[in-house]
Amino acid sequence: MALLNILHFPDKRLRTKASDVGTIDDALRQFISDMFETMYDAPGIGLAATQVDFHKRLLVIDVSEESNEPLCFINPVITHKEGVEVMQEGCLSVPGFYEDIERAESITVQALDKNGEKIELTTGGLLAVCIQHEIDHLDGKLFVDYLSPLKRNRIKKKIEKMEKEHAFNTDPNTPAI
Ligand code: QAP
Ligand code: CO
Repeated sequence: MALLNILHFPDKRLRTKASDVGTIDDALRQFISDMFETMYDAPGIGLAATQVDFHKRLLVIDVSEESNEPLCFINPVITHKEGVEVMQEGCLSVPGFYEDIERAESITVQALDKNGEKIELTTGGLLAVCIQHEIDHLDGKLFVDYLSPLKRNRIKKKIEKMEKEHAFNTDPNTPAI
């Protein structure tokens, strides 16, 4: 059990392209459990390994009301996209900012689960948007990249200012004051 440190935009490490997960072993399952703990603690509905400075293709999601439907996708690949939908998105790596983003409305995703079993899921709504958002992280992409450079730069400056002032800090290993 451990809370992981979440990187914040504009940290360069968020731009790393993650490589495929090789073997799925107990050490990886422990890490996945730490990712869930970190996501639920935040609280958030999705977290990609990139956001906690681990550059393997792995993400966790729970979009359920009761936060009791954990989903883990390893080496996820979107094999089909359909329709267009605009939804307000946020991100644990861009704290305090929410913007409307256009994405595919429905997707089919193939991946491995935490036991290495193949999974295929066709879904829409918030789950589909969340999967696309999290896979973007694994490719070093953030939702702010879909905004105008002006908007993105305003967000960057505000986050840098807040971090400098210590107004908030999500590093569980660093005291808040
Ligand atoms: C991605 O984001 C997502 O700014 C997951 O202060 C979000 O869990 C996909 C969060 C919305 C689709 C729609 C953000 C928590 C959590 C914040 C999250 C914050 C505290 C974001
Ligand atoms: Co995010």
